[in-house]
Amino acid sequence: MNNSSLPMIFLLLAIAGLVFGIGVVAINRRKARAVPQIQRVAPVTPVVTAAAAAVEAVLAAPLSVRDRLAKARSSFSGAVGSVLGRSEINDATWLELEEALLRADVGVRVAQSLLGALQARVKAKEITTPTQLIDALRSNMSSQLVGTSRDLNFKANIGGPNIWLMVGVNGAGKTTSLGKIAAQQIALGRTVLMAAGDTFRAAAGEQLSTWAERSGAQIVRGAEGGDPSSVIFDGVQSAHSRNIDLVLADTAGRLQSNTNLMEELRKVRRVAEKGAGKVTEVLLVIDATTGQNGLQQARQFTDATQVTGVVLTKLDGSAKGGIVFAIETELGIPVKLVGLGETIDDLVVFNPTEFIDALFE
Ligand SMILES: Nc1nc2c(ncn2[C@@H]2O[C@H](COP(=O)(O)OP(=O)(O)O)[C@@H](O)[C@H]2O)c(=O)[nH]1
Ligand SMILES: [Mg+2]
Repeated sequence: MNNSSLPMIFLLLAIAGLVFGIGVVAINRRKARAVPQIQRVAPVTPVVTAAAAAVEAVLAAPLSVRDRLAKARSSFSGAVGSVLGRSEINDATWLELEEALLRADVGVRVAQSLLGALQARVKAKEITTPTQLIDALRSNMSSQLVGTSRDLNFKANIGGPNIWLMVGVNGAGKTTSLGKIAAQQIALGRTVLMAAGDTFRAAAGEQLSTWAERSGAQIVRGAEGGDPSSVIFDGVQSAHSRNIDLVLADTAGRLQSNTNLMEELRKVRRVAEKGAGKVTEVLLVIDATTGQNGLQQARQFTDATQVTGVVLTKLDGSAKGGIVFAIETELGIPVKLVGLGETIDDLVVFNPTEFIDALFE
């Protein structure tokens, strides 16, 4: 070691000392910062209480749409899983997809048009893997449903109440859906009067009264066996004189093969508009578990009453929600609301994206 290297050693020692000093300060700072964090955690929630609260929260949370569509989902997503499980697209792939679509009740025509389009793209080598195939099916199904307006028609300043007619076969869910719609419209700030146009069964008026009480709507009832048209007419007059915004008119539904029912509904519609109100919505209520029969019903009711929207009920218990595609593509009527259970909150605006996601996942 010579004299000239001494200053260099001092310099290195000084730098090392400086680095060490900075390190110590930084560590101390970090410790100092950590302390308040630890203090903030207290008081500690007992583990048992926290777990019980979590269970309670899960029980209290309403079932998601996805959960309620469990039946439709398990049926469809099983086939999707099986198609994805293969390394290639082959005859079994097409069979399985066709079966799944028909089981979901999209109808033969819709199934053929969906699969025909995909087969052409596979042939053209645009689609080569099962994953691409399923993605394409999903997006084609989506594009058939998205973009349709599902708003309920309400017109302001028409010189009288808006009238919404509920039509459909017996047991489809007309009265229940009417009650749920009343609650929703009242929550939107509208005043609602129910007209008990199902005069065939005494119990029908009772059932509607219960829904009126539950939702806070007014109600007009007629005598049992009375003329449904005049009950609805009276309801409209009464709503008009009380400045009520919306009349929800219930009707009776016998078998669709009963031609008298269609004639009667034609009359109901005509008479309902004889006073100050306007029919701005005719909602055909279809039970999702009845499948393709629903399509036949829709045709007849549309002929008689100019249906403006479909309420698809009992989708919670059905594996056949695919009827949505047949109704919208073949008849051009939008599915506006879907029923997912029996209570007042179980009627929701139909959301195609959510529906298709539930089918595929
Ligand atoms: N699970 C389920 N049941 C429903 C739904 N909508 C209606 N219901 C039930 O279907 C039955 C018939 O309904 P109702 O409104 O009386 O049918 P209506 O004859 O068309 O008026 C009742 O027991 C309802 O509670 C729904 O979306 N899901
Ligand atoms: Mg009823």
